[in-house]
Amino acid sequence: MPISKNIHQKSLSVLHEQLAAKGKSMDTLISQISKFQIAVPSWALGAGGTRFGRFSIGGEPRNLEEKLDDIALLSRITRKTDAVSLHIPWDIPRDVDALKQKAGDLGIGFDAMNSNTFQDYGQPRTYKLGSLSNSIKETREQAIQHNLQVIQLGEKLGSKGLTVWLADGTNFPGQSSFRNSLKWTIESLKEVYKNLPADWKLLLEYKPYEPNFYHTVIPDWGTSALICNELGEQAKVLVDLGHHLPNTNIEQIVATLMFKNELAGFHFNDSKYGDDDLTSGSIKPYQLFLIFCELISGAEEGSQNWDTISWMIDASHNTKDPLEDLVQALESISIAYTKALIVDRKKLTEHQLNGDTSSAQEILHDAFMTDVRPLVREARIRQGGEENPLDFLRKNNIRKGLIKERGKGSKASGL
Ligand code: LRH
Ligand code: MN
Repeated sequence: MPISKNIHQKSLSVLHEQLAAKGKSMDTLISQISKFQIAVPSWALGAGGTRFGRFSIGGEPRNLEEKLDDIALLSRITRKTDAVSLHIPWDIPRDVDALKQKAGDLGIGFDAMNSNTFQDYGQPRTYKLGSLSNSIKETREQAIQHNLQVIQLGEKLGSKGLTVWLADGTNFPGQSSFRNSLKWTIESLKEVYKNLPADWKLLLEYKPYEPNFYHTVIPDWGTSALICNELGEQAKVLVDLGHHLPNTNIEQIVATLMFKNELAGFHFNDSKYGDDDLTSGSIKPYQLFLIFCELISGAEEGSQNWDTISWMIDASHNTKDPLEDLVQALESISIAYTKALIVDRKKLTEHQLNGDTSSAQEILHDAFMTDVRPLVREARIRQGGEENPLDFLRKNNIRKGLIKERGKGSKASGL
């Protein structure tokens, strides 16, 4: 909700005193918040859908150039995103150099590239029964070649990462051999890995089910880590928050992956049941906070360098305006990060070592219950962003303008 400059200053000075009492410097926090940038997925700028339907939002970007325009708007008003993550073939540039020029002019970089071997888009061999794990060698070869093409395009655009998510799996017991599928997947990924530029990383995403509902070749972090170890140093595990069975302790997975320097990065979203791709922090904000607590302590303790981790949103908007949803997601991720930054980790460790559970809990609870929104707002204002980006979108009738420019029925490529 929009607040006056006066209330903002008052709440900021109260928070300043609270933080100073804990030995936390507001200026240090503001520079950490400002530096923390999250990539926006190219496939989340239009209305998403489910098998039960899709409700167009109007004014959706009709091509990659318009997607960059939307991300540049998000960047200007939130100061929280400076990169796009492309999905191929949904986002094949008409003119690579022109697109790179436009992105450069807009200050938008290219984060990890996403390959797609979970749909048929006119390629000779179908991926219906799998891609890199398919029992047909020629189909595996086709999927390998697709990933190499995605790498080549990413190199031209300045990306430094390839995200591989495989829908490969089965719907019924007996449909395929678990071991053969895993063996072929590893063999295929080794061919892809051989062609990875030395300064790139391969982000291997896992998911327990959907679109296959009996088994998925890479269902969990353990299988992804096992494969990454087979591939090499540049291959690491991508954690999509929606890709876990109910009640999975994701913050422990993050701690474990950082412990082995195996964490590639994140696809931020939230979920109540399955891979719901809802707005980050909208369902389980405490979990998101705990994940950032593990990330910060893991980096501070030297398990894994903070700068090696990729930060991306992966969401799908069935009922909300995509721009509003992304503004809220960027805000809630920044708030979770900031709450984790103000945790008194020294005291927490003391209580843990003394077996003082209640006091340890109080340390986390105190940070989580601290309203850090003035700090996130101040960081945004100091970077020239809008005081209230959501209010800006409404007050300036941004969606109405986009509908006028692009049409009520314009549909963005993607899910
Ligand atoms: C799979 C996934 C993957 C993307 C797709 C759009 O559920 O999370 O990251 O390729 O969504
Ligand atoms: Mn994802």
